[in-house]
Amino acid sequence: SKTYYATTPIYYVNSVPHIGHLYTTTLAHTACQWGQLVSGTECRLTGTDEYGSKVMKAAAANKMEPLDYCNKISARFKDMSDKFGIQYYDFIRTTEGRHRDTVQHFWEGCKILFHINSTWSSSYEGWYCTSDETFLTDSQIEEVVDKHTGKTQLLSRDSGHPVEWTKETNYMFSLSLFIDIIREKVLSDPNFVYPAKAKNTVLRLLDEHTGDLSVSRESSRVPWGIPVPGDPTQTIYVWMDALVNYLTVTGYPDTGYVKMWPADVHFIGVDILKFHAVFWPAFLLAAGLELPKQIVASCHWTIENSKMSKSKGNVVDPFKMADSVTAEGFKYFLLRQGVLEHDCNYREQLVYEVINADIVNILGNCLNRAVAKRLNPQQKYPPFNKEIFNKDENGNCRDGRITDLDFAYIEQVKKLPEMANIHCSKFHFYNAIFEMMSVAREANMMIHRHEAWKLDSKDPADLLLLESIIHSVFEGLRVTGILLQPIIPILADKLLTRLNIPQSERTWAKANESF
Ligand code: ME8
Repeated sequence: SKTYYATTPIYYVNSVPHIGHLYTTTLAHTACQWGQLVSGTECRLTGTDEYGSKVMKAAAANKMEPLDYCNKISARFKDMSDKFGIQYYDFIRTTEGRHRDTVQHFWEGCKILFHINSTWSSSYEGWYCTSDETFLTDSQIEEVVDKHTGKTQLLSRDSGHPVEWTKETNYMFSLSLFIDIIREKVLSDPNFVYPAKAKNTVLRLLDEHTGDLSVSRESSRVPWGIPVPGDPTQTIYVWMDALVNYLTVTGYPDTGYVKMWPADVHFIGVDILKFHAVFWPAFLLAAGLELPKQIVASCHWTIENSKMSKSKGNVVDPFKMADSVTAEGFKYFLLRQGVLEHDCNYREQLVYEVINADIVNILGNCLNRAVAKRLNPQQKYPPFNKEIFNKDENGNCRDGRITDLDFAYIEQVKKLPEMANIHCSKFHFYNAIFEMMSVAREANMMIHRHEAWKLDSKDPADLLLLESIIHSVFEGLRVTGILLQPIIPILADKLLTRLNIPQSERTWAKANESF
């Protein structure tokens, strides 16, 4: 049977990781963990993208040999995954031999099928943006006057980085042959590019990309790359090289690759949609391979409404934040605040506010009250006394203190797994978390509403109500705890352990059995 295969981008090693990288990796990881809770699936991948002129320049600026520099920065990305409890099936580095072999094989495949050709354009010229590692069309660049020097500069519209006119002999890829096929795929399969905002961006990009694509660079200009097979004067375009990493990990071209390919989902940021939803499908079609099932593109984290990026130097260090609020607390913040469809502005103060409001005030408070000796002197998981909830012909409960709000809460707990699954299947983790926190909030309200601390456990009627309240609160917390396992596993474990829920009962099936 096929393994569920989810990927993250492989990050450039031109600088150390920041929270944008952590966010995408966390999305992919949480999606896999959620899949594992609900249906037992697991697999994900992360790694680093190490070739190309951008990395070469960063190594030179640090006065290091490219590979030494890559070793150093790649290790930081691996550390980030380890620090944040993100397990990876594989951590690929594009400077590995296995990857070079796969890329060269892939290249040969496209060439044999005449999709890569050196004669179509002996000399390719255009605006090249080193930071984006791509040639740009006229509509993708803009003229901007530098505030300080007063000089006019040409910049990439998307990234704001400078472009330079570059002319060289390259191998060309027959991109234009595939544009209509890809457009048809995007239009006919609503899940292929997700969410809808990203899909619309791709449709626009497809309209812009009418020409063919240069897929090699002169080795004299970009020596730091995988050589074109049989032509040492050229290296393979870093984006073709990078995208093929998703195949390298599957063992392609060994036949066993079909156990993983096609990928179930590529998680990316919208900045690299063009490469994943235009170039990558075209490369795969050219090589006669299946397309990934889904591409999920999230918007960006911004700082003062400007995209957080290594080249702008306005990045937030995830390691520092982990030291301040724990790795898990910070991942919680990212999932709680991050939205696929629009950019999220980062403020450090917000991290503390969100963690305090949700984890400390709502969840922690509710648990502490429910397990406190004062409310629950025998420290037991008391029964739910259904009979006091029975209604007479006038709709009144046997215990008149029970209200519609109590029934609404019970329904909310029963529906929580289904609601959370709907949101998580759409990668809207913030909505799933919102549902979980609102159950914990309502559990707190149930204690409050009935002033549970005033109930007298020696009075039989009070005891039945008190037991039912504690049971209901525990059930809300138990179900929430099970569902939080893919999101904040350490805290979820603490919560479930405090409620005495054995490991074997922390399952999806058990989350669906309440009341
Ligand atoms: O593009 N907010 O690598 P990269 C949210 N090597 N996510 C962000 C972000 C931000 N401010 N900044 C970066 C590359 N990201 C290529 C990928 S894949 C075959 C090759 C995340 O280091 C987001 O996922 O520039 C974005 O797409 C990715 O990091 C870009 O990382």
